[in-house]
Amino acid sequence: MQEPRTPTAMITGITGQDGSYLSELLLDKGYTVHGLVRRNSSTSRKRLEDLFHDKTIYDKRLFLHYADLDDTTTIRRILINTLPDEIYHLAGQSHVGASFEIPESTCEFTAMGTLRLLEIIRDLPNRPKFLHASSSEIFGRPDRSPQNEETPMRPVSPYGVAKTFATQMTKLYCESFGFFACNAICYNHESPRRGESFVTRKITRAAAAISLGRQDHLLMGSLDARRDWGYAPEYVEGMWRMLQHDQPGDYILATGVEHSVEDFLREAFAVVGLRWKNHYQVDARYLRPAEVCELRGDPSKASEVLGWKSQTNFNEIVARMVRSDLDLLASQERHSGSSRVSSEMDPTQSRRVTS
Ligand code: NDP
Ligand code: GDR
Repeated sequence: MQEPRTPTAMITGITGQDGSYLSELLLDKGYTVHGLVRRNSSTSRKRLEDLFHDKTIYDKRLFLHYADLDDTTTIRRILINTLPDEIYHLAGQSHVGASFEIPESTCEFTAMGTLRLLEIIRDLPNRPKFLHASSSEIFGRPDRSPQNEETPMRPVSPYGVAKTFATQMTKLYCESFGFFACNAICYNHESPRRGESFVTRKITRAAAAISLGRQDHLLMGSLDARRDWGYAPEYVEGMWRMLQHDQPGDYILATGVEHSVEDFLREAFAVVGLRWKNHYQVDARYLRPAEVCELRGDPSKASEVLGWKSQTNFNEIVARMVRSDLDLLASQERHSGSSRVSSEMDPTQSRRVTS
């Protein structure tokens, strides 16, 4: 008798913050997980390291495949060979500030990359369920707060425009071609694995480094911006729940509570017993040509239909991130001796600094 096939998922963007948490969640649930990774000069995939060390998982239920989002032939071959039941499309240029510097590649990967994937799926012998990681940035400067699934899209950044295109295409393939395709309209979600150029991680990393005497000050952009910040592991669970429902649909994943960047700074520095005002400087290079101001999501539909709710509150998220950065710096110190931390470590920096 043939062994029953374990559920199989494909994750694009598996090396990112969400991809790593989603891999862990799906592997825990017994899935076989395939991930698309783009080739670069380093084989280090820090966020997946714990999974690589577990030999019962790596080589048996976790498989990585090289493909950039513009590599249609390779992605098609991988999907034909793996025939996943579910595709979680998380890959893309995810930095809003950087998208003003690199609008063309942002659209190429985030907008066109999604369309290419949908077109490949259209030709597959099986029709996997498809989830697109959409964003609150599609609302731009909304005329109402909180926003819900019916709020008009008015993006104000190249990133937001690209996500709007991808979101609408996902809807179109669902409505016109009968795909089981969903948009997870995610508000900001953070964790110790957050990329270092996003404001939360930049702040927690700096608070930790300054408290240990390894950084002098923090250069910041707008402190007035307000965001609805949640905890990343909970958001990937929301994504999974969306694909387990019997009907496809779009859902807001958010906490419904907003805070300012200044609130985040205050809280993070308080965790290490410092006053934030003594350690930061505003630097115009970190301001954006256009800023979204009031993004707060209404997660009622996700709560009523999927039973999903964010659990971890703002203060707890900040505290976890600061503590994790303190541990990270301490372990780096043990391994390589003390070294100063630069406040300008953003790999996307070009003429204007966008971290
Ligand atoms: P990250 O920036 O941490 O991860 C992005 C992932 O996409 C990485 O694995 C990256 O690979 C991959 N990637 C980028 N460009 C390409 C490409 N050209 N080809 C193949 N892979 C590529 O993002 P998050 O995990 O935070 O977010 C996941 C998704 O959710 C993103 O699409 C983001 O825009 C969206 N989103 C995130 C929110 C958040 O608050 N985190 C909120 C709303 C939406 P590599 O490791 O090589 O860089
Ligand atoms: P965002 O997150 O643009 O909301 O996109 P980010 O953390 O980059 O910025 C949040 C707010 O902080 C302000 N800010 C700064 N931002 C950065 N990065 N660096 C700074 O020094 C700084 N100073 C102030 C920004 O101007 C902004 O107002 C995130 C990403 O995860 C997207 O992929 C996702 O779609 C949205 O969240 C929802």
